[in-house]
Amino acid sequence: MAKAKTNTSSGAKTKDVLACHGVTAKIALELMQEMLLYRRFEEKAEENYAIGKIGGFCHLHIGQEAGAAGVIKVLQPEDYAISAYRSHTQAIAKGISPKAVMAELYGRVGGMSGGKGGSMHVFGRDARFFGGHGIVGGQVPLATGIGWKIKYRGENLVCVCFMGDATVNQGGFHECLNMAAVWELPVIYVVENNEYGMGTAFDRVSKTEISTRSVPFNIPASSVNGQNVLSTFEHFRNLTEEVRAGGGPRLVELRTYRFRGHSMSDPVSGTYRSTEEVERHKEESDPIAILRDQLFAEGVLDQDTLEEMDATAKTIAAEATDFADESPMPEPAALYENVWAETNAHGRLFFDGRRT
Ligand SMILES: Cc1ncc(C[n+]2csc(CCOP(=O)(O)OP(=O)(O)O)c2C)c(N)n1
Ligand SMILES: [Mg+2]
Repeated sequence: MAKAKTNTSSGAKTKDVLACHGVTAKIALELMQEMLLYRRFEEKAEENYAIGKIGGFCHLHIGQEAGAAGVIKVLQPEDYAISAYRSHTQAIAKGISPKAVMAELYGRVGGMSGGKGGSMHVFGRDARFFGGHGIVGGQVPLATGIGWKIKYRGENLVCVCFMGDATVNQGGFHECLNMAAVWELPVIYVVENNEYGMGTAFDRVSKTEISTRSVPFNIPASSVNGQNVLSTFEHFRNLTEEVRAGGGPRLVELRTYRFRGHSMSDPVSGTYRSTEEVERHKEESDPIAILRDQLFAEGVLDQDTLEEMDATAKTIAAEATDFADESPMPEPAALYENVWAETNAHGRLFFDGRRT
């Protein structure tokens, strides 16, 4: 996070930014605490990956924290959220404990999927966070099904479906938007547009803006600055009310940027974007620094309090790491739990339904 500056990088040079967004100081400070936690949690995950405690894929949300904080904060506990693989922070925002998320990244028993899901498959039924999905766009039909269930049962709930920008070129995305429109489902499809799908810039794979993608289905679309958590919170609070009131589905482009490589095994900038580009975004559009400047200008936060909040975030991230360190590895027998399998007379397992 960049050091505080006298003027702001957020455009929030005047006071009354909270009033403009209709956000109380209490909510704004909670958003700050939550984003600090997500940043410190992801940095711990990064560190734990680097020293070999976490294996496999690991996609960090550093730089994109306002999307997790600002969107999920407007939801009720019974509402649903579902996402792709860059979802550690969203899972925590929806109510899964940082300890259970970190232990899942480690592949340990204390993880919320018993260590069998890993980084890409964070899932919490009680928290109503339905993944964590590794297949690009895989969560979109599931979200649509959740929306159908809400409508069928007449529940007063919404489902938020996060996805990356690369998802909007998947066929399933378009099929689902059509179904959601026809059935007027309470689903908010949120495209986290961080400008790249792995190493491919969005403008190389699309001639149109993301917000135009729902036009054929007559679904209202909007676009919001996903680095400004107050704008994001305000936008989704209003939108969620409309959808909960029976307004039907919505598409939202959340404009954002990732500050790390696509996954832990990728370089931060690589050949598809320059170091200068990444540094400029870190300097100008860090969601934590933007909120810090806004709250300093409002006089509801000072440097000492910010540091205390940051210390709290670091402690929670460290405790999550301690918990994961101490959590045992799953027993080999756990491989055969919660999977469909048949054992034939010779004791062999077949996963394809064959009996001999
Ligand atoms: C159906 C499918 N095709 C390809 C991949 C390989 N893949 C993994 S991540 C990714 C890019 C996704 O980018 P985006 O949706 O923008 O999400 P981001 O990583 O930027 O958050 C691709 C192509 C995949 N996982 N699933
Ligand atoms: Mg992307």
